[in-house]
Amino acid sequence: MKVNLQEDVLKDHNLAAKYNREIFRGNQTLVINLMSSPGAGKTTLLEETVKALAKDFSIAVIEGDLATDRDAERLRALGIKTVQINTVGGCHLDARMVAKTLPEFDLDDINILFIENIGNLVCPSGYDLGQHHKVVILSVPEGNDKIPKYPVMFRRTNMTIINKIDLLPYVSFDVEEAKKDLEAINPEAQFKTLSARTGEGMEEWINWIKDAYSECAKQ
Ligand SMILES: Nc1nc2c(ncn2[C@@H]2O[C@H](COP(=O)(O)OP(=O)(O)OP(=O)(O)O)[C@@H](O)[C@H]2O)c(=O)[nH]1
Ligand SMILES: [Mg+2]
Repeated sequence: MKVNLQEDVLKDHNLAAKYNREIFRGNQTLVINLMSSPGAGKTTLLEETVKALAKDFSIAVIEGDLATDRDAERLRALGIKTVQINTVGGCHLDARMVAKTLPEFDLDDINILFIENIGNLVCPSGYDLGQHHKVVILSVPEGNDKIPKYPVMFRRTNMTIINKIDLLPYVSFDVEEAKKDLEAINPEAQFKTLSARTGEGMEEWINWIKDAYSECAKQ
């Protein structure tokens, strides 16, 4: 008998994602899965997002990293309940890892849960964590050829954020070309430009999260 291991493993992941989704829905917790290559600015954007939202929303974070709890410490310093997952070499989070952390949160009291995935533009795209939204961050020093070169990530996410736009004068990155590339790969995807450092464009991102939370709370 031939066993299709990949199919079985994925089925298990899909079950775990379904389990997570039901828990998030039951608690009306909006869940956003943040992905990018290493250093594009996931944690910095999270820090600034939390500062903007914490007075109106109860927020929690799951941090994914191969090693250390450095990113978790950055969020904890802002008073945010944060659980660190160390994958010890694994290049993405999966729904089972996320499910294991859920008993550590009082989800009933959490409005928004952010999941910072492992810094990697390839592996995390294939894994459903049970989130409401998958957001990918591309930072301008990486170059705008990354959208056509890593199409799977940009096809499977419903929002692309171009971060570090404060660096546009110093690097060669064409925002309009990036937008066109994204439209060709994923016409439904939203596109936002911002700088987590200067705050430019942050308001639109924050408003988008607020709208997403209202949608989630209605269901
Ligand atoms: N100039 C500029 N630098 C930024 C911006 N956002 C983040 N950075 C810097 O980029 C570097 C990496 O930021 P992080 O937020 O740690 O990136 P990350 O995606 O969380 O990295 P990993 O978790 O290691 O994958 C840090 O030095 C940040 O200060 C930005 O908008 N502009
Ligand atoms: Mg980080």
